[in-house]
Amino acid sequence: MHTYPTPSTPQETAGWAAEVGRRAASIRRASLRMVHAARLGHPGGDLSCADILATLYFHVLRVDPASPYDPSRDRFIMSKGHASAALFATLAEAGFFPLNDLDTYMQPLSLLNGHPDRNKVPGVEANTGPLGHGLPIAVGAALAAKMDGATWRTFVLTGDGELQEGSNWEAIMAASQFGLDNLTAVVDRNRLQQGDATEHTIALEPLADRWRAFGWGVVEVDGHDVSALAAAFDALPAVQGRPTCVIARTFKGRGISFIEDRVEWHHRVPTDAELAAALRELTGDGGEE
Ligand SMILES: Cc1ncc(C[n+]2csc(CCOP(=O)(O)OP(=O)(O)O)c2C)c(N)n1
Ligand SMILES: [Mg+2]
Repeated sequence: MHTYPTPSTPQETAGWAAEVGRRAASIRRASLRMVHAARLGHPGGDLSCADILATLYFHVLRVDPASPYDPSRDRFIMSKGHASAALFATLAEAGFFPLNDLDTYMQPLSLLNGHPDRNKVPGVEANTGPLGHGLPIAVGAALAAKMDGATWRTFVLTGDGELQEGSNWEAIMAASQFGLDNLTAVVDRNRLQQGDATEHTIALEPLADRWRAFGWGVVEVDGHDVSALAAAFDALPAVQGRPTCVIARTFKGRGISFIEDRVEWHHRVPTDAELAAALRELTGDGGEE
């Protein structure tokens, strides 16, 4: 069994935030390239969660790419599976498989499909894509760890529109019933879903109060500030004995001026010129290649 080092806090490690920022920029660049090459994907949701994924994989999670199925690893479940490009880019960046494999995204016979498949891709913990399933799976994983007396932790990233799926609220109730203080749900609160704002579709606010009413500890952070994210993760659980919800305030399409906060980029594919312009914007964002 692998022994994982205790992650250092940002305060302890000089240059930590800049390093994670560089990783996030790489994830953004790779995601855009993948969607452009595949002519399919969800760039808005990829860019929205890049800082969250970079913070998790390069600061928080006790995982070892050389030993992806170690029973003592932390589990991360990407419930918003449509942002598979960002997840695959993160896993490749972390060393779970070669960066060159990203070029095969959504090609025939590729292991990197439109939605993540745990049977094909090392580091993927659950098959997701149909929204509303990652959190229920995460509750089961966290409960299993408790029953085994194991110390590994479970993290799950959901979209905000995704929270309109009722299955989440059953899982949220179950997690507090079972006292799953080893479970952290991160909500990518970018306020947009597929075709409109969440609040114009099925409103989620007051979102933090709703999680609290269901028995969770809640922290709200700037989801593009890796130091703020890390501080929230370093202080888990937010409330002793309870599961934690981190509401990460984000912008869909973050980092690219003509994509950011625009609902049409949920599913749009950049043209050649748009890709070139986007990559230019990311250069100098700590993201030089
Ligand atoms: C059960 C289900 N219904 C519909 C879809 C199609 N779909 C894919 S992404 C998406 C919107 C998700 O919005 P949100 O959760 O806010 O994600 P983000 O903004 O982070 O992309 C929809 C409706 C799906 N994947 N699963
Ligand atoms: Mg959203």
